[in-house]
Amino acid sequence: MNKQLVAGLFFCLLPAVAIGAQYDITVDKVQIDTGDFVEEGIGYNGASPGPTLRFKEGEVATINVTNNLDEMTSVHWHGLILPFEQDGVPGISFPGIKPGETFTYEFPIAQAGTYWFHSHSGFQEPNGAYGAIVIEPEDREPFRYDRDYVVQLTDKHPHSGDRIMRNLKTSADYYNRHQQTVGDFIGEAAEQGFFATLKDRLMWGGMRMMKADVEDVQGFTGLINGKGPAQNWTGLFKPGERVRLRFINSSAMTYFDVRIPGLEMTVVQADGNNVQPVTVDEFRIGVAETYDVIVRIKDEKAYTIFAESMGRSGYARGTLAPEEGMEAQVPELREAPLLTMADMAGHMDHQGMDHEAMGHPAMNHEAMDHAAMGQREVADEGMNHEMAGMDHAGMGHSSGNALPTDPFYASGSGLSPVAANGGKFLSYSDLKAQHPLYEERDPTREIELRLTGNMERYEWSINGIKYEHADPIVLQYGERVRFKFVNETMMTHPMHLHGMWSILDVGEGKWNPLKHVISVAPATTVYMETEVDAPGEWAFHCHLSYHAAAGMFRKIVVEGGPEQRGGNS
Ligand SMILES: [Cu+2]
Repeated sequence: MNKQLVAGLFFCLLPAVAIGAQYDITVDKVQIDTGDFVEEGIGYNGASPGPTLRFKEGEVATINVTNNLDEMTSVHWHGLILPFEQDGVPGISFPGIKPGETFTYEFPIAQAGTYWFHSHSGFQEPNGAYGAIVIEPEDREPFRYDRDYVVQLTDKHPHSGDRIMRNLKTSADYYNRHQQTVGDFIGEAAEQGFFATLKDRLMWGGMRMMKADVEDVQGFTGLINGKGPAQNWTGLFKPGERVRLRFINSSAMTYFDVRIPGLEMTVVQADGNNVQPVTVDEFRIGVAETYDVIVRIKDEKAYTIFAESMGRSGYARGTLAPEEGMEAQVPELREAPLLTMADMAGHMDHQGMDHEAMGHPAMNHEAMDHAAMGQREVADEGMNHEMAGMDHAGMGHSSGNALPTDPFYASGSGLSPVAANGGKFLSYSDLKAQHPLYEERDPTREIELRLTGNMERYEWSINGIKYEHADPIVLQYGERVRFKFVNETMMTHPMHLHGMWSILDVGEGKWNPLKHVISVAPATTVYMETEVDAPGEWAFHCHLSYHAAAGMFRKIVVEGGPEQRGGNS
């Protein structure tokens, strides 16, 4: 695009310093055509997604961002390690970019890999304000490939972000089409008996949650690089080639399960960092995560890239083909998963502690045990039993075929991923760093962060407190903090720390992978550690757009360090 090498003649004299890359980016209103609908959205340089920005590790990036909107904007460089004033979060890193203004970002490119950028203002990101970043390493890649493509997944919705948020606030299940119906009840009652079914329903109703609460926002069209399933984005290859696919999930709200029927995928990078290669048939990509995979394609035929949403309410589809216009069969969506008691366990465990935070102290007793149940015995044998079983043995009653267990899901979770072909599904526990970036050392302290919410009111919070009422989390430069995420909700939250790496604890010590998003499944506890090596003020939040906006967000202040410019104490 507008990339100009400004190395000039200094490059020959000072090879270590002077190379740089410059981009000019405009923020514009654009028309987004998904093939299902056309909607006005926001894009960069006249398109959504915007351009792919390409850099080389070690150079200095200069990016001029001109705001052509009639509202404030911002650009956040997701996953990039940079000075905090360049991070692009209004109210934390800088004031934002006014209409008509050009803001120049300038920062050294200190890493390689696949990343992305997006607006951090209002709902501009769900409205289309995103693009990809590809950074070539200084040294050679540790794996071979013949060509590479960005595969940017998004979930374009016919409603604007503001409208979606209003609707969710009015009725949290506004966009949930998978709610069970009276028909389902009758069918289930016939199979499982009337009382068992009734008990089940009353319990979920009492919890103000539904088994189908896997996705907050349905009704979107899944896109790959801006193209809907019918428009079929296509990446070309020659038989025998190794193709690197840089998957980026830029969705507002959607987790995708990704597979390419007929091809194995070797995962070589997660969130921009190289991992020890692991070959899988399918992987789940959380909102804001990236995975780079390499596929080796021998046959001269087309293959479908199929990314179905975790809740099976939509999909993105593209094609790898030797020639433009070829297509392969497009799989059907699998049956929608239902949450189980195991996914509710975190919520139940902590209720005693959470009365105020949750906002409805009466919920557990009145609603469940007595009033709603009507019949005492039902409450007694039903609730209490199942709750007890759930907390300890962890739903060990694998009815029928035992599902493969993934330690990053509650045992017995309805969300436990299973590969469509019965093969290998990537787990976080498969991710091991290729080269540890930090020496292993004991954390200086642990910070517990409970992921909390009230699904009925569409309130989302951390430790029961919404962003607007929360104090910042203060870290000291030079410490190594262990974060303990306890998900007390029934939704999966992709937690994103800006400015510093999230070292996901998969039990591999110094080989634990470095990430920028840690997905925490319902009723699970996940640990990550952070070397606090970046002074300044940073954002830390759930990357589901409407959860972050509703309050699942924190400011992090790093005190001390080399470039701390006084004032924050
Ligand atoms: Cu969330």
